[in-house]
Amino acid sequence: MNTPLAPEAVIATGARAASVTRNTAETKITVKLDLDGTGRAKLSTGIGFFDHMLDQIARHGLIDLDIDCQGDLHIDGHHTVEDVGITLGQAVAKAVGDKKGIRRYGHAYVPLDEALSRVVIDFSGRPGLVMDVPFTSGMIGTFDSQLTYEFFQGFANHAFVTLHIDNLKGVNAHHQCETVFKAFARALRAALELDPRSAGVIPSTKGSL
Ligand SMILES: [Mn+2]
Repeated sequence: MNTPLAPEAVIATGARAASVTRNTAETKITVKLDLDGTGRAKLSTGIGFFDHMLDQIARHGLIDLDIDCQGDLHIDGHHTVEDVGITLGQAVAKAVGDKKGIRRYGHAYVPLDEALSRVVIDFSGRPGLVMDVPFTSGMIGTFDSQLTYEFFQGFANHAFVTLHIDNLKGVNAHHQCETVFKAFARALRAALELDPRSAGVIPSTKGSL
């Protein structure tokens, strides 16, 4: 059951919603999300292109997402991007709970003009990232493309998911990165979807994930 959200703010209110605040000497972050949302987002990380990528997760994952990060951008974007990945992972893990009734696996291929990426996710309980994305440019706006790996590493470690990310084609780095985030969003949505045929069941022969 989704509660309508106030237009000026995305507030996590649903059954599969969570809020996590993580403060260190490097970053101060609050993530609020609702996995059963409509894709509304309120994003403020101080890195424009990174906000654009997080918006893809909300929009294509149908997740309501409110992320505020005050990071040490006077150094560079590393701590900001990595720590948002960590905090988002923590919030997803909290919202998904015991994983009863979820589909568990999700995958997606997403193109954008010449670029094509594939993301496969498993809510396995075992953190792991295998990523092959040959970025054609170091910087995308003020976003260092190398930080894409740090974001997904932080996410995988704290959401306890196995994540395989491959960019299969691509010339433009903005397109490469955007297809990765869109495919991640679609894979995430598929894995987190409740399967009416296995309502209340934890999708593992072990009985836990
Ligand atoms: Mn774009």
